[in-house]
Amino acid sequence: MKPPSALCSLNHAERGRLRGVDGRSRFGAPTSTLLHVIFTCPHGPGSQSPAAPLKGGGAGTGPPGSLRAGTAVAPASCSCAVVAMEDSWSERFHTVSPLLRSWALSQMVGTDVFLKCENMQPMGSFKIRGIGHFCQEVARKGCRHLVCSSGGNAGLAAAYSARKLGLPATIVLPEATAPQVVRRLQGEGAEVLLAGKVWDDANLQAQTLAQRDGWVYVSPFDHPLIWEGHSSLVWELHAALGTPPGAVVLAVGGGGLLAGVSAGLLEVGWQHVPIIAMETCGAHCFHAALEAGRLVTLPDITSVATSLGAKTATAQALVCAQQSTILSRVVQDAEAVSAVQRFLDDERMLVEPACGAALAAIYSGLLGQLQAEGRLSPSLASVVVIVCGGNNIDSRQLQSLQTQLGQT
Ligand code: PLV
Repeated sequence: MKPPSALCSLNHAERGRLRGVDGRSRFGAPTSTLLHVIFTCPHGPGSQSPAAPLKGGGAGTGPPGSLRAGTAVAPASCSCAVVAMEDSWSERFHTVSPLLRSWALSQMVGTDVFLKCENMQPMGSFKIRGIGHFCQEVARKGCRHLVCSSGGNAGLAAAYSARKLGLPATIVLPEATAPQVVRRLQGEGAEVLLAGKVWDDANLQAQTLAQRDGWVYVSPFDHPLIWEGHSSLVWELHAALGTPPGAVVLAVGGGGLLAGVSAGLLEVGWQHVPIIAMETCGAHCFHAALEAGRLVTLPDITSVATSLGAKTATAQALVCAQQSTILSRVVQDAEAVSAVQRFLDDERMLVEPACGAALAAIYSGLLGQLQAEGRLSPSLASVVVIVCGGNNIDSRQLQSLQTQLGQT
């Protein structure tokens, strides 16, 4: 191999792949920092480095952000070049999560159902994608203290990111937050404050604290960098599946995951793929907004799916409704919790009720209903369920939820 040379072997398309619309990578790093090494390739035009194969769901076929971490690709236009990519924050905080075919759910739906296992992310939910990205960006810009309001999972992602970045973090949560979540946050070195009944109360407190000098407010769902980080999930689906699924099922709280997935679908050219947006009754601010045609603030959060418990969705969620096909459905808490139990039995994974809301699209037969109503194709290529994960659950909590909901 020759020593590093210039970047001139990249053609326009490859440069575009590495660059966002503003000339920076989609994850914010200037393009130049993405490329450290170009060296001669022994494998011919368009070949892939044996050290970093691109096919089969590897990060390399994804967006610029996922090309980091040493992925190598030979530009098709260049007769013998391998480009190894690294960047100043190649230590992306999230992982490429597994995409597993569920036999049980596929049987139920009558087509392949794939689970995008975000429960296997560091800190147990998809939140690390967007929050990790956001925190890295603000750290780069001189943030000295992160303060995040959360129903649990965003806070855990922020605390984890803060520790990795060497920044102090304060996480503000509702008073009823589960003790295991508080302990885990403290284990990450974060200061934990409990304030108010629901997330909106805790959020007010976090926003007040964020006025301190050098402190930066981390929203759990409402920032373009968060949506950008979440969109990496769709690029991974694109790399792994190759062909578009018939539908993507996800849970909606404040709408950050929805915004990221909708943006990602647009980016990969899958904007026609319907998103089935699931909420629980009592935490259904997005469904209410769609019905009203404007943002709606719920009077209270009454669902047990507390991490879906934002009283008002992000305005971006309504923008998504314009750019994507969104089928919004609301399930009862009992259906979400029953889905948690059935998923545990089927897949041996314990997820929280917020995630149960998404799983209920299948366990409660909603997918079939949407097909019968003609809103979804009767012959779906495949279905992807985003197993968003969550920490607000353990075996005892599941039992007590079932008792509370009359399921035992
Ligand atoms: N939970 C946020 C907001 O809570 C949090 O701080 O934990 N599934 C899981 C497991 C989640 O934790 C969340 C958000 C969602 C789904 C919904 O994501 P969103 O808010 O981006 O729509 C109040």
